[in-house]
Amino acid sequence: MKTVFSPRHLGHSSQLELVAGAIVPGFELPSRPKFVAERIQAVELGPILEPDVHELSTAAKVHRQDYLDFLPTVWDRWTAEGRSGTALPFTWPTRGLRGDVPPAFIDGLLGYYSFDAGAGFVEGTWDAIKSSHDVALTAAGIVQAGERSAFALCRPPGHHAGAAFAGGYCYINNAAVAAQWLRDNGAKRVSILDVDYHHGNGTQEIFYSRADVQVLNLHADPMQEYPYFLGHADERGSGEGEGFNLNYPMPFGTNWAEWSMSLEDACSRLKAYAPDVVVVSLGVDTFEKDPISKFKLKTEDFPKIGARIAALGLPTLFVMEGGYAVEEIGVNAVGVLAGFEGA
Ligand code: 6XA
Ligand code: ZN
Repeated sequence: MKTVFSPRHLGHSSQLELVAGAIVPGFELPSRPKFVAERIQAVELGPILEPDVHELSTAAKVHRQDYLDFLPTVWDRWTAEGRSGTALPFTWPTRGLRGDVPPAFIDGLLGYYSFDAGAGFVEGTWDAIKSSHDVALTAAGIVQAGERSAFALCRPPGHHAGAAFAGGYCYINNAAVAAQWLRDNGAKRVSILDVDYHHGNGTQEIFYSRADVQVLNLHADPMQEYPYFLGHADERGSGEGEGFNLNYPMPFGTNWAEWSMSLEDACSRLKAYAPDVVVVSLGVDTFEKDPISKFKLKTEDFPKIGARIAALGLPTLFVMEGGYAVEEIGVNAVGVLAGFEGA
């Protein structure tokens, strides 16, 4: 399996986040993909390629143009106010406030274009976002060209990013852009299978009223876990998209025996949809030792995820999302890919 990866993510570093009452270094560290890349080399999964540069025209089909125009300007707007550190929002247009008028000042704009304070900007953030987008599209091209699978080692991740908002370490929704590109390049139907611990609220929002992209999400119950305000089982799509969004919320402490039952159901629903290609939002923060998560998957379980996806017998694009126990992220993410290859 070929991996696509860009060193340009490295400029997105030292970004701060608000955790349990303290401003701390973010969990979404630049070392994360390094551990994955090292493991890919150690098990000889396949070559690691640099991405081609892609235009944002496909991204503009799943994101709003004004949001895409805003992202590259954040750091310059922030520093123009004499600021450094991490550009973060702190005011949001919630119920009773106007969410239809983008303010002019940077603090207002950051709130307007986000749903939390979990996607900060430093000087290198836009370049990292763009490289991650390029990684996803380059890997999608490998699958579209006929290979059975490819791995987009994206950083930053994407599944929390919606049509016009960042959040949860995510800015451009890499999996959604890849799915759209696959639709535009021959695939009639695409399934996105999100196995990250957190609900992929951005992916759900983007495709919620569409029947050409099925979205299946396995995740911690939003009654207990971030992102809290989406991901319930009764969210099944709207209009033409009715029935094409499927959520599998699970409680804290979920282990392989329980989690794999959701995977089994999702795979049978996916099979029935008969997509031309599958995009897997691959988060490995379901791991028992993940520092921000509360599921109980073990290292030996990850290859079984890959094997089950391989049994679908469909071209498959893996897109990296979350996973934070930095050493084990390599073993577990590559475990899924090796499990896919082995099956
Ligand atoms: C709240 C936790 C962000 C979760 C990021 C993630 N700051 N998403 O792993 O999949
Ligand atoms: Zn996650």
